[in-house]
Amino acid sequence: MKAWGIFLLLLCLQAITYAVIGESQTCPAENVGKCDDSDWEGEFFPGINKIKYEGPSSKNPLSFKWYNAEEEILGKKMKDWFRFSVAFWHTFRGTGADLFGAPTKYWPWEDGTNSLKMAKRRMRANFEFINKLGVDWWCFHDRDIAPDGETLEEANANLDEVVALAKELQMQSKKKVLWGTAQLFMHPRYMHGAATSSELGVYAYAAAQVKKALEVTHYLEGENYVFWGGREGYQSLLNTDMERELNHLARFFEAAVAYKKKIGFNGTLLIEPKPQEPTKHQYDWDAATTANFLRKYGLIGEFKLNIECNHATLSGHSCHHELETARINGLLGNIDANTGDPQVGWDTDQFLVDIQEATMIMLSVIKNGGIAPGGFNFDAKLRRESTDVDDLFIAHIIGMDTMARGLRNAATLIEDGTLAELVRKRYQSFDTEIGAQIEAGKADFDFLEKKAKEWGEPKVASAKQELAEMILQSAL
Ligand code: XLS
Ligand code: NI
Ligand code: NI
Repeated sequence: MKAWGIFLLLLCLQAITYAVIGESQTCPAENVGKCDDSDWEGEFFPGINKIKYEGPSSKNPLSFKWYNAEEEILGKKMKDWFRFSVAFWHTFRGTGADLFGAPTKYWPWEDGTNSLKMAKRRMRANFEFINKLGVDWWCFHDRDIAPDGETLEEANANLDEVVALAKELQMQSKKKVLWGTAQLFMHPRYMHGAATSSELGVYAYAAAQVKKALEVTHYLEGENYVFWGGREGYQSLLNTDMERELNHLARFFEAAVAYKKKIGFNGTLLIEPKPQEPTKHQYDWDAATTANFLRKYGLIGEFKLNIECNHATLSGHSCHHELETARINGLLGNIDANTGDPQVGWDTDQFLVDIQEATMIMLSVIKNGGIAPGGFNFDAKLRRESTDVDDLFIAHIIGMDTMARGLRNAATLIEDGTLAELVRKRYQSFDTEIGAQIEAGKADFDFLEKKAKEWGEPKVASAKQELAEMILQSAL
């Protein structure tokens, strides 16, 4: 009887302990690395060695053909032009699921849960991946790297635990965060948006989430922090007070700037324009719209832009156009390096493999003198049908090689000078005394009318577009 009594008592105690701690037994933050996150023995990517540069003639899929990290191009090492980064959400949380189908990817290290234990294991896989790929940076959303909680306190505690491990892994590997961000679009509370929600409680919750995400990005030595307006937009203007929502968004950004300064975070704040998806109209439509928003609200000096190529094409622009718009406004901060499919009208987030597009991108980046402290973040995912672990490496390798070819081609074009000369010649009529007067704002309409009469019908030269295209092609 006595033995049974003790047994029942133990059973009760155990039940209480489980109820209090929750079912996923995890390692307390102070013990990270010493207890239950050591369950995955050995490597995550066995048989894959550090990816090396082998040159264009190599047939080894697990080698770089064009990206040679230490090689100098136009006075800067390739790795410093790019500052490549792996996007945790695609590479480690992408499952291949789509609107019509279940997940297709079952990475061997996944146990099918969203537990803290799994989050830590995944983080270790992330660091092995970036080490082997030879990339120095990674990007994350708060909710990609750690499970959400029943309460904000619980979510923050989960995040702290995973971030402590990430910090330790960063110190061992000398890797850093390119940018962090808060996921303000997945949870149902954000269905009307976050900073532009019609609900005050949601605005406050989003602020609390961004506050924490800024803190952990700072702790992980992040060089930037991104605001992508997940559901900041509208589905119908009939039920929307657009003016009020935009004012709220500006207030939210002001508060983020103030908090960044308060905690001594010196990273760049970036806004990532996108025209649609998930809302039918996103407020940060494109680079020009976002620049205008920043100017209107006096925030222009506090933010730069994160240009995503697939978002550029969704808004009816080329990636090159968006980069140039950002650059000439002094706002080019970072690139989310991906691409869409010309036959598909949504954000397919593919790895960019078009050498011509990469060349145009690099022309902008070189003109900008590089994009540090920003970089090239592979906001790109494997196709649903690519299901082998080595596909993760192959996708990043071709993404990096394509950008490297773009850099090499752009350098060839710049060193050759013919294209720049073609452009210079087009505007040479302005390289005159009167041209200079116009450009200095010293030519009024009376003066110009006098000149027009004096000169008669102007001669208009060819734009030489096909010649420009021929020059570009000669460098590819
Ligand atoms: C979605 C965005 C997103 C941001 C980060 O379309 O590209 O992935 O980069 O929230
Ligand atoms: Ni993006
Ligand atoms: Ni995107």
